[in-house]
Amino acid sequence: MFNKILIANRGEIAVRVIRACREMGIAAVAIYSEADRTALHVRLADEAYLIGPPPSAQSYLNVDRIIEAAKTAGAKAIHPGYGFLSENPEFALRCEQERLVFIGPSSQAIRAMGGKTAGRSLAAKAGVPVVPGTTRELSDQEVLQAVKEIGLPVVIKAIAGGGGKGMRIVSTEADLAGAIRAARSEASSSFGNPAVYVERYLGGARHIEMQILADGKGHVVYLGERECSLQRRHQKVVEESPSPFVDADLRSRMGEAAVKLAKAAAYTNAGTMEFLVDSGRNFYFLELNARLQVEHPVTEMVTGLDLVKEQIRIAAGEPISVRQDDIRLRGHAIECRIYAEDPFNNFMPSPGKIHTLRNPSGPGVRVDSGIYEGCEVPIYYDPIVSKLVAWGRDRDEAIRRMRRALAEYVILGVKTSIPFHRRILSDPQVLAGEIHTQFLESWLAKGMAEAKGNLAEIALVAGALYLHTKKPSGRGSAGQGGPAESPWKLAARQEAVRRR
Ligand code: MV4
Repeated sequence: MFNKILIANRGEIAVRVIRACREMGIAAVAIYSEADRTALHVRLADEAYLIGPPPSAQSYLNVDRIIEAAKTAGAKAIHPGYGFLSENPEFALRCEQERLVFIGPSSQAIRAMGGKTAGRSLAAKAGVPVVPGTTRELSDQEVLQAVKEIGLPVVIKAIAGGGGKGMRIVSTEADLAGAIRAARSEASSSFGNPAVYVERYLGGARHIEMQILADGKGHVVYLGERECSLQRRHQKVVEESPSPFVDADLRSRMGEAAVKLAKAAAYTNAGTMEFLVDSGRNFYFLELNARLQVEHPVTEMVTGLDLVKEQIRIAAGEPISVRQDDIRLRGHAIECRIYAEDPFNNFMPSPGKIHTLRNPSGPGVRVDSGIYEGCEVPIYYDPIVSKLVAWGRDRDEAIRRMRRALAEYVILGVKTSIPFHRRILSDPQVLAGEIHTQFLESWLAKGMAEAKGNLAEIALVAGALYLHTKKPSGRGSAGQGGPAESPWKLAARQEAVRRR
């Protein structure tokens, strides 16, 4: 086993990996940019190396400096976290050449599954269903021809794409030429490759992904699915496991398909197969995410496994700690991504100093956080500050715990998505699990318009009115006792605490 690992990332995920290292008795080496001198991951690591100025291109993407830090520290392996260099085959290759273990798949496996059409072809060959469409790069003329065969609506996708970049949905023939141009140009600027292909567009489907682990000894297991349909602009907002839509039969069919694909791709380490699932419970492979994902904790909560420890074990040549038959899904877990952004102002990033922080805790609550009271949230990076995860024996208990934890959570100094989550988890359709990939955007279009007023002031007045009209309960002051009968009362109580 490694005695020292460098973590080529920042924020909550760097903290998450440090925790796994600690529990395994492995020294954790942090890297940091000039904007992250006082960041939590730096404080928690055993050693830390400054690798460059704030912009990612000069720090967390600076391969030479990262390799140099690993060598100086004497680290034997590098964990890339998610984002940054995590799915970059050149970085994985460079690690291999420098005799550093990249904690993830081989550079070849990342490359083989990185191209969307290559992934589709491999899936089709392995007998995994894919959305009808083409499996190679197309000229503009060929796109028109393919659309005639597939029928509208279609989606034009960048071959080098992923996560919705370079993707255009086309519903009418008149929009086709413009959509091809737009997809190519976005693909060029994002990936340096204008190649596109076409799929039939499946509207109103669910986005459900399957977690797998594969070791170097030929064992591949699936760890159940995550329901990720609640997204905004291809950013996931709330994730849960299991999906309220997936029954045991669909789970084993999707799980076995994911395992088949991993084997066909000679994939190792942790990976996620993204699927679209339609209302008839048909599933279609979309893409493989060759990394640890943001939402991995919900899988950890229901399987009892530690995915980061498994990743490290696999990278060190050890087998996965469990066999498929040992894996039982217990209860239900939900995750809310907490961003430093203003949900009432078009999700504008909200960097700054966190002057007050009170984390929720208690039964079934987990907070994976990259912040502490007094820290700075820099403007340079993804604005995720923490992930709030709630576990319950069933979905209802998980949701009740999440709502309770969201009500406890206080982050002041920057705007956060916490109030947004409180609203999402009050929506009857969300509570019923009736969600799909377009749900959140339409919910926002109709719902947030009404919420334009100053919420805190409205809540304060409503809370005061409520208390004024309420019969004396004999319980003393407003701040004590009793369940929160109404969100207004809760908001008023929180406001009262804030203005202390
Ligand atoms: C699709 C799709 C419907 N039909 N492909 C988005 C990110 C990338 N992983 C694949 N994505 C999708 N591919 C076909 N053929 C729906 C999505 C999709 C989506 C689309 C629009 C708005 C939100 C979405 C959320 C998840 C997935």
